[in-house]
Amino acid sequence: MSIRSYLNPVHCLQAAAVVGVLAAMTTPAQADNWRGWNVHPPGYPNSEALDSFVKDVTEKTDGRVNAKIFHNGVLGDQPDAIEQTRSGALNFANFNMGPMGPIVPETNVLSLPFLFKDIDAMHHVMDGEIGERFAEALERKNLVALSWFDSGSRSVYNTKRPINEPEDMKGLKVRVMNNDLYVEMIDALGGNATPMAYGEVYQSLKTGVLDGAENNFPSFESSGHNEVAKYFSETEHLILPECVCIAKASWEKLSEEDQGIVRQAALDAATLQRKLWAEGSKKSREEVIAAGVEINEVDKPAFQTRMEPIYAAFIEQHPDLEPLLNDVRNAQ
Ligand code: GTR
Repeated sequence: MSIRSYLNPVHCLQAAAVVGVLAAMTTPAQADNWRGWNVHPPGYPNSEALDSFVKDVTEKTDGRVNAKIFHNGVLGDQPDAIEQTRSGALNFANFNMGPMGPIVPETNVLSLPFLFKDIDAMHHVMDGEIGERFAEALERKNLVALSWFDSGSRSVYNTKRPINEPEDMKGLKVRVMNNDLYVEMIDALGGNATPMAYGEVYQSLKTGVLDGAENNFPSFESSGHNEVAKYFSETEHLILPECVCIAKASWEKLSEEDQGIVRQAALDAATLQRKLWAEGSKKSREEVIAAGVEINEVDKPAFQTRMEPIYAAFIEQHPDLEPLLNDVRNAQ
């Protein structure tokens, strides 16, 4: 073709058509655009693992699933995001099992204080047959749990004073996640529990609406709570798993091949998250201490004894969940 023919409008249209066909061959006709929810800021262990999940899913499905993750809770707080993922308005998320209790009662078992003896025991239980049973319970509520992230152990911190004994909690206004079990837990210690969205805690600690909260080291640091609450008491009362959960409607739209790819990406993300978590929580602990936080050792057996009645009350309210609770305990 001569140079003149490139300037011929007919040839230009033909060339444009060829470009269009090529583009259609490389971009899947019906890419599923997935939006994912995450409460944590970029750089947090979970966020990095979710970035890697999104990249894997998009690349390995050749763009048939085009996934995007929204960090920092910009798509809402966790209870809202759970509802949106159940309805399919959001396609995937990283959820803590704590605020899942009001929707999926079986997961309340995981919120019983001092349930897991350590983090390895939690991994062992959640990665095995019992973890499958929790996943089935979530699926009955339209959430497909593909893998389990770590969130370390949660401890109490406050702005007022060192806490070593349960008595030291008396009268403290302590924020808890959205779950009645946590209200019972703090009340059993003599504190005043206040359920509140995660994003509101910093301001409430600063203004004195709250005296304290409870969380793991990475969240204590990344949320800035450590700037205001200077006493961190290592109660380690909760070891909660978190899921990579897909909206059931989005999951069912996938071909079997793409389900395999997404599942593997979630498992790989969990492996990465657990590694980053182990490093990150050690680092956060050191950093908050360097920034002036006082770590208080606690009389753990005394805290356990105070919280023990929560088990009896739980079994009385949910006798159907006793076998699951016993299985979790015996598997450790
Ligand atoms: C974090 C957890 C979040 C959220 C938060 C909270 O440790 O990773 O999913 O549950 O705690 O206290 O609300």
